[in-house]
Amino acid sequence: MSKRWTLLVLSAALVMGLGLGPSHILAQGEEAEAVARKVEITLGEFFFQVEGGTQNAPITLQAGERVALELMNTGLILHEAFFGQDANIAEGKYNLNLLEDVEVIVEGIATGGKFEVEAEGLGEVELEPNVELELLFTVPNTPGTFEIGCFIPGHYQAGMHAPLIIAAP
Ligand SMILES: [Cu+2]
Repeated sequence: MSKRWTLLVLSAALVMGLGLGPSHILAQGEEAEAVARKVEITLGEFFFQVEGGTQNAPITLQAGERVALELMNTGLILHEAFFGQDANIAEGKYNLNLLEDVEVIVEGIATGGKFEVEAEGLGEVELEPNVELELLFTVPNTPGTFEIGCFIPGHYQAGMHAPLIIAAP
């Protein structure tokens, strides 16, 4: 990651005013200091892999922590990332979407410049080969075992899913 990228992310966090839940009300000064923990996740055929880990090994986040998930498709084909519980292969999604009510900032580099999307709730992201996206959000305060998975036909069945553990604060 370049320093420039880091700066863009930090300024995005400031502009957003932080989508923290009622139990995380912070003073203005504290908001400005909230820094996201970076978690790099590689996508490929057919896996999710945290930097330094093995393919489809569990990914652990802390409830309530601010994270920047950096998703990078190093594979040769299109992949998706969904976050949730209870895979529904027929509908190509999780029945429970972890990020349903979470404010997420999506950042990436597109031809000609950077793009940024700020949304209430996130269903999925799709990544063409060599595309890198960053999802910036506060992990919901719902400790438990979830999953990150790809529902492009055949991919989930080929093993493209990994446990996503939300640890209690
Ligand atoms: Cu896939």
